[in-house]
Amino acid sequence: MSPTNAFSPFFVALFVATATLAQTLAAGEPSASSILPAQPDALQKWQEMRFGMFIHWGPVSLTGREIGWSRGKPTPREEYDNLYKRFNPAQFSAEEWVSLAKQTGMKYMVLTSKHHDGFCLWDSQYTDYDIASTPFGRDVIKELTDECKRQGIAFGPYYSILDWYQPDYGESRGVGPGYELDRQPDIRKHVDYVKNQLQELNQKYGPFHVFWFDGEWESPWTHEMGVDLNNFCRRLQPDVLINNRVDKGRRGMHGMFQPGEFAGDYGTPEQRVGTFDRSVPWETCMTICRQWAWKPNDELKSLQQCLQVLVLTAGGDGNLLLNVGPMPDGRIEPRQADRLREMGAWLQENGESIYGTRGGPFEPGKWGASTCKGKTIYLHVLNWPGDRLTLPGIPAKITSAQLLGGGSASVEQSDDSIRVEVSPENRGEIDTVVVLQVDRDAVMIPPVDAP
Ligand code: FHN
Repeated sequence: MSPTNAFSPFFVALFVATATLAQTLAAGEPSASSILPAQPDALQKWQEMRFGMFIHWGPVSLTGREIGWSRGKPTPREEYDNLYKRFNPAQFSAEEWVSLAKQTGMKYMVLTSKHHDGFCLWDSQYTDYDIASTPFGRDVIKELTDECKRQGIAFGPYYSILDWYQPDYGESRGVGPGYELDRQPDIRKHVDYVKNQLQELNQKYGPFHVFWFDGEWESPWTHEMGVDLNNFCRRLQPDVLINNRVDKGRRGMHGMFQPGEFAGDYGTPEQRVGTFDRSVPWETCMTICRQWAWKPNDELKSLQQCLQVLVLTAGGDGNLLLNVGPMPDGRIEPRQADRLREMGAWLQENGESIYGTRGGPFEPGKWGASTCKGKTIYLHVLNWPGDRLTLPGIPAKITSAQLLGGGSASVEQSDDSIRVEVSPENRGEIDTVVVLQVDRDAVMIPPVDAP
């Protein structure tokens, strides 16, 4: 057959390939310029808050097992998906939760409005798998957002893009009960479901300080959908922040990404303190115990561990979103609440060295971390390497040194080193905060490695 024959296999294949390429280019990967950015002052305000409460809660707390992930194994799907019929957290008090966040020194709150299991903690018109269908019946999101507004705590819903209950998401872990699918799952319908619920949340309970997305990593979700959802949320509320899990740029638990290439306003390192980074805003999310949702007798972090995470996060120029898992009766476990109040007592004394600061100029190391604000540097000495701490030199003159709250600290400065001494009896049990006044805006001092 002559290759010139227009219907020859060669030409047919060529035509199909060309048409496919043209279609791909037309549908195309979103360009960086198509991502609607955050408002700079909203980002700065969030960074200055530094510390928030993360809450993972739902009917799964009746089992004491992990939210979402325990559905199917070890909790049979049928059992998991019917827990809501027994969910009656009669001791839930938005006033108690928000007051605890304030006592802890937390400035914002993020609650799992809908986790991977698909259960909605608000009365949604788009599903009956929600709080309105439980014996409890009360709208948790409404009560919590009203209380947050009353007490001046910023609120943002955590919302899982993946949804192992909704039929049109259809990922490998299976769909919810009662959906006799006579068709293939349709991700476009799921995207509509997601957008409808986000619009519903925003209109009923907003404005929010953030849309905290999660569950972006499975295959049905694409970069194109991520950029589209980012822009959808930005149009819903122009000053809202959106984390990087709206799109596909997060590198697993490492949590950081390439802004501009992928949508999202900040990185989300998980269960680890993020690496020092002043160029890309970031927030470490971490559990106060080991499990995100409530687990009886779970291992609770010590006050030292909690404060070290807070200080090293702020010293890295990041925010900390510290998670509690409330119990099935609606209370936050007393021992978790006590730990949070202990953090609050420390912040009462030392909060100026955390709130409204930037990380550095000494980058975090085994010794501790530093934060800065105006012409002040706060050294957070977590581990004294002996009688004195020696740090690298900085291109600024130290004009005075003392302990935060008073008390003496001696500092000797040369071009290449700074030696800090505080008598053992004046050192903090967990953190010794030394306040250095310098002769210039401390954030302009180039960050220096201080292992
Ligand atoms: O799978 C979830 C997990 O259950 C939890 O919600 C964390 C919190 O950031 N996010 C996902 C894991 O990265």
